[in-house]
Amino acid sequence: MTTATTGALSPGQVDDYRRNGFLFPLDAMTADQADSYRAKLEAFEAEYGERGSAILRSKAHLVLPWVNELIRLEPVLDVVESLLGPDLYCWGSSFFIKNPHHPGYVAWHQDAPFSSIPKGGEIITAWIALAPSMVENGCLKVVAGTHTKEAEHTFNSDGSNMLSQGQEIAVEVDENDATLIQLRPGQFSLHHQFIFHGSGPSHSDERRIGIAVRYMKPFKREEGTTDTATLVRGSDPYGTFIPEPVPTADMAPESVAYLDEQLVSRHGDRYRK
Ligand SMILES: O=C(O)CCC(=O)C(=O)O
Repeated sequence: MTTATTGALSPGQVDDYRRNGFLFPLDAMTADQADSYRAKLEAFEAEYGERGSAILRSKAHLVLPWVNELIRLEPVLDVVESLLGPDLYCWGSSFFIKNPHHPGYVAWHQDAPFSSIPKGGEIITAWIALAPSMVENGCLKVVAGTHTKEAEHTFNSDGSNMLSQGQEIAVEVDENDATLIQLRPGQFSLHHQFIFHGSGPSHSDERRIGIAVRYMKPFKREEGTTDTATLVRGSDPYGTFIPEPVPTADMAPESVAYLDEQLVSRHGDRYRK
């Protein structure tokens, strides 16, 4: 199995990202590698059911060594380094999974206002596909150029919005302005923390599986605040985050206890729902 090699972004790609607020398709790994990660994910789901689904939604890289590999894929880090520089943290990871014909959708939203990103930090998300992500099964969609300012949000509790807080941008978004981020297994996209993005329900027999990995560079954080993150490349001159342990076995009790503590302190009990 060979590893996909994207390397650094070209100056033109960097300009595209800065202008549009997203970039795709890029190669994270081969289709065979994506299939083998998908098999691990589906074995984990079969073993842990609902509890497993809750874990996959937030920082599963702290309890599953194979997810810890997914946040460190060299081709992804090379690309993110082109935008954020040589020192990189993974601050979060979330699987976004849609089963065939599932009515769940992700309402138009921006990430930054809701993700408890520490003040002074900036996040770039790499959304890595482990299964085909196409318009039929509700691929990610974005509106180019909307990443330059924060928008008002409202909350909708219709039960089908897959976002944990039911958030939704308060202004009407014209679907004709959307770019559909269609990806094959092993490909990934990047998006900016303020880009308008969302995804529709599935009308397909094909499962949609992606992991959103949130990258940040070190920065001088506000006095008196703390948070944890995993340094995945380089070093941190500021001591921005408390370093997170790397799991050595799937669901080792000490790793599960650590994850639980982190998520309760960041989100309260909400993350378990
Ligand atoms: O996967 C999706 O449909 C939405 C992903 C998302 O909202 C995100 O990565 O921030």
